[in-house]
Amino acid sequence: MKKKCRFEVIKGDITSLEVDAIVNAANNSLLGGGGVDRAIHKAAGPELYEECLNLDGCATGESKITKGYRLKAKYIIHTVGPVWHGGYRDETDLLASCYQTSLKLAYQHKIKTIAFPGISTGAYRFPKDLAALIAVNETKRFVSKNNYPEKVIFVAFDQENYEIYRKLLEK
Ligand code: AR6
Repeated sequence: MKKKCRFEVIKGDITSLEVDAIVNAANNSLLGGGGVDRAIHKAAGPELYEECLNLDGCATGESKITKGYRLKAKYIIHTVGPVWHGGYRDETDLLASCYQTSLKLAYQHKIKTIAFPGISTGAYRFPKDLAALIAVNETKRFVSKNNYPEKVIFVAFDQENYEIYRKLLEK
């Protein structure tokens, strides 16, 4: 498969996508919150919360997988991004780890298509440019070495993020 068609950026709501897995920007409890986390729990239904109760939370930079329930996506990969504190608390490494651990789960579950929101770029205040650069670099590195996932979709919720990803993927 050509490298070029393994990445895409779209603007919209990640919960509506027909992909094998969507990634959730969760918190350490994995029991829901605001932003994309709230939207995913609402769309997937209460069965998701029930499954998350048994996961015993998740460390920052790590990821855990659940079923997608009422979503079109078969799986949800929950990853916990770092809160931005100015860059002095390993935030860039922790965000890179979110992408690495999510992609590893995708590989283990033979997930063909995966969609990522901009992890940490909302309530956790990570600078959008830097977050997108990490997202694109980590996924490109992983995909170049592995057959799964076959396709990575970056989902921008706003025009600013859309333009940032579009420019990075053009390079
Ligand atoms: N589809 C795609 N992207 C979205 C959607 C959506 N439906 N809704 C928001 N975004 P955030 P974080 C974008 O705050 O910064 C939660 O309360 C949004 O524009 O959801 O990682 C958790 O429980 C932004 O670019 O996640 C945690 O407590 C990106 O998704 C905390 O927020 C992430 O914004 C995690 O903060």
